[in-house]
Amino acid sequence: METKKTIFSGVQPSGSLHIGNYLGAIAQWVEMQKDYNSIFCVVDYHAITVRQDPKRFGEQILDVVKTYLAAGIDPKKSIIFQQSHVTAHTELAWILNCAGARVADLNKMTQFKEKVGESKESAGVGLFDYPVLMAADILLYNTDVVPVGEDQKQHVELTRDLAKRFNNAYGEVFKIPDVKMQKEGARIMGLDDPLKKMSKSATSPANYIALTDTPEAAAKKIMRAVTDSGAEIKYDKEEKPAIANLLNIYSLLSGKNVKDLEKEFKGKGYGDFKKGLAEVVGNFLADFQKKYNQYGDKDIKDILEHGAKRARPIAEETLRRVKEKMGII
Ligand code: AQP
Repeated sequence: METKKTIFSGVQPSGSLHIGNYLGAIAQWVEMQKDYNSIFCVVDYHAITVRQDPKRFGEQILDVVKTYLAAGIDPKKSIIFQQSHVTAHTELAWILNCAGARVADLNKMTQFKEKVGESKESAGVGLFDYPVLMAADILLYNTDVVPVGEDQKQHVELTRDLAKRFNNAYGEVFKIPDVKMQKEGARIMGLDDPLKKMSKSATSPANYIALTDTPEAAAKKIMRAVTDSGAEIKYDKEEKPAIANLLNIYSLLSGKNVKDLEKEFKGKGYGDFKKGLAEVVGNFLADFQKKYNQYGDKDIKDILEHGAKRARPIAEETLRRVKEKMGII
């Protein structure tokens, strides 16, 4: 009997999801759910590594699930659940903190360094330890493949190291997962700064196109997006990072390849190009939001409850085996 491989991934309910989250991660989940046992988490305990507004947090959690569904994740095929509903995640994270993770590993994590900048000493311990919780998320489900954006690659590599270290020290428990990234779109950059990734916790909303932005609001952001010197529409990441990023978004959402777009806009200026892109993005958002708006909060809560019921036994069995190896009776 052919057994399907397992994929696991998640999104933090830390703000408005943007087209980077969609193009870098969620779009590939939709494709993969046909061929894999698929588990998609709303990683709320990751999101609280930075302060969340308690009045809005619950809504943000539900909004992530609505995004999954609108993108095409099917809750009948895939397990969709909320991280805090399965307590094995935090238990295993603590065990990995003690039995594998080293301060030197976490000191190397570029996402932590980027997020805290100069204020490392005053950063929360949770933010520093974030990759260990992520390792626990992945390892609990005997995950074969982790489809994520490029910014998460280093965290999956750490997960592999922690799993190997535990297996060597206590005996074989964990499967060693592989990372999978999109060929294109693995890193969508900010509209206000093409050298930094698009991010939901960016200080300015001009950084990102939220999946819930109206087509008009998105068009305004695109028309105001930073461009490069010169006037040519050309894909050149070094010389023209802003136009390369916009071409990438245009290509992924329209299905046209970058070379054809360069031809289409040959001799035209940035204004025409941005108008074309705004139309493509607007059509995508209108279509996406039609689906997104059809779900009520009650439907979503039911999906999360059902998902936790399916996720819990898998996670608890892995945790049981971990404790057994360590002699925790
Ligand atoms: N700019 C991006 N381009 C491509 N993929 C991206 N992802 C995030 N930003 C981009 C991918 O989206 C998935 C979910 O991300 P996350 O919510 O776990 O957190 P993150 O990676 O830290 O993303 P954000 O949007 O920047 O969130 P905040 O600002 O809250 O930290 C992941 O697979 C990620 O790779």
